[in-house]
Amino acid sequence: MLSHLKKTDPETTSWLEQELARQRQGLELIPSENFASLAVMEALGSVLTNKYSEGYPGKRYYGGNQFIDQVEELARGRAKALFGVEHANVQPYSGSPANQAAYFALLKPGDTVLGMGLAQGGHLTHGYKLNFSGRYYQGVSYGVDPKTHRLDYEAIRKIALQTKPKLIVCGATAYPRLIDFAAFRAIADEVQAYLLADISHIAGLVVGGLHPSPVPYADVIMTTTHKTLRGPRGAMLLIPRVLDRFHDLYHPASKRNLAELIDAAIIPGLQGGPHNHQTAAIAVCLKEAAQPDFKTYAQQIVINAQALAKTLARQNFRLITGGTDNHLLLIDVSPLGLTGQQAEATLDSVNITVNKNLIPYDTRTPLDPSGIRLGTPALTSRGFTAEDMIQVGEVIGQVLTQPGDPAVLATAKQKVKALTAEHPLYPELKN
Ligand code: DSN
Repeated sequence: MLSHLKKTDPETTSWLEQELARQRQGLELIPSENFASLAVMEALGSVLTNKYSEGYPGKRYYGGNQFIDQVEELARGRAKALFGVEHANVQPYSGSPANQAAYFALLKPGDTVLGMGLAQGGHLTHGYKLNFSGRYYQGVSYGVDPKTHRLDYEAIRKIALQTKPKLIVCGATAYPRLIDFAAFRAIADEVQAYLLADISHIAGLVVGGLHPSPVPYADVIMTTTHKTLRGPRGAMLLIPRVLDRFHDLYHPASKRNLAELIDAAIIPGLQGGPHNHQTAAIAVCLKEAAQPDFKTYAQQIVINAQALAKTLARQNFRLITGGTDNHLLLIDVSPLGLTGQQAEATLDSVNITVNKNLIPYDTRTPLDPSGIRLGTPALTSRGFTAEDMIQVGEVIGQVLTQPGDPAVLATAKQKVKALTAEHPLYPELKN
């Protein structure tokens, strides 16, 4: 697969080969990561990277776009059909620029945005003070209940009534439970705010019917395409209904509907030429996600996450909210006498990849927090079953309860080797 690259640039090739070996030999448990199919990667590594296409199908600023138009139409049509929305923009380079475009379309600088706090499971772009969303807009945050660590919709409603946001962002990066989009809609309606649902983490579960869809409730939906959706890195902005319920209130002088506002925010607002190779890979990923076996995949992600959660709970691990409804687990490792950083590094030493993560009401810092975050989308793509996840949970338990014992670490490494050998990654690739 890398024969030309090898000739041109052995140095880069060597790092690529080592990364492939790392992915094959390790247990990938970062919940936002996945393994795209070879078909997706072929589209991504294609001649479409050579083409400039500012604009949209049929309305480009460059010639020679007759085939690119077809690719983008394919991706847009598949996105609309898969999610059941009236409009899709598949051009955002990734999730952060996509959220930026949603803000740019709906808000004026200085408007108030209410989103989930970063330290409580939200994202940088949900109003964090150092991010554009908290610097150019007035970022206000909600969190989870101090005792249950679940979203408390009455508490969120009170913050909304006090702060009168023009946009409410729902969605999370480290929340192991279902999100009640209807409850967010009711709050947004009460304060006349737009509702942006960031479903980047759970898009594949929404497609598979494992998580309620935000389509009946949100004004704009943003999702990345590389997490549970298992596509290339990228993002989409989906508009369930192009006729904007707050249009007369917030855009009285504009004749543009929501779809036009979003499209204009992407270009000319924020981006230049779309990454056509990425668009093609998104089209492929959307076709894969529309197949019946994707639903089975999504179901298995949740079954595996719950099997892992039960195995860890049995070993007295402190799971935030006590378990999971989705693809991820958040674990407080402080009762084990470890920091998140130490837990991440110890697991890394036996080829298990997780990420350190703040837990709600953490007293430590983001670079050395009290927790770790684990998820099952990537291992499920390799064919891991619930029985495998029980073994994974037992290895994690042994490593994190005896991190200083070289014999335990050596045994764990052997176990990881055996588990990964049972479920080869990209067996079609030689190296
Ligand atoms: N970096 C992503 C995650 O890991 O959840 C969010 O953008």
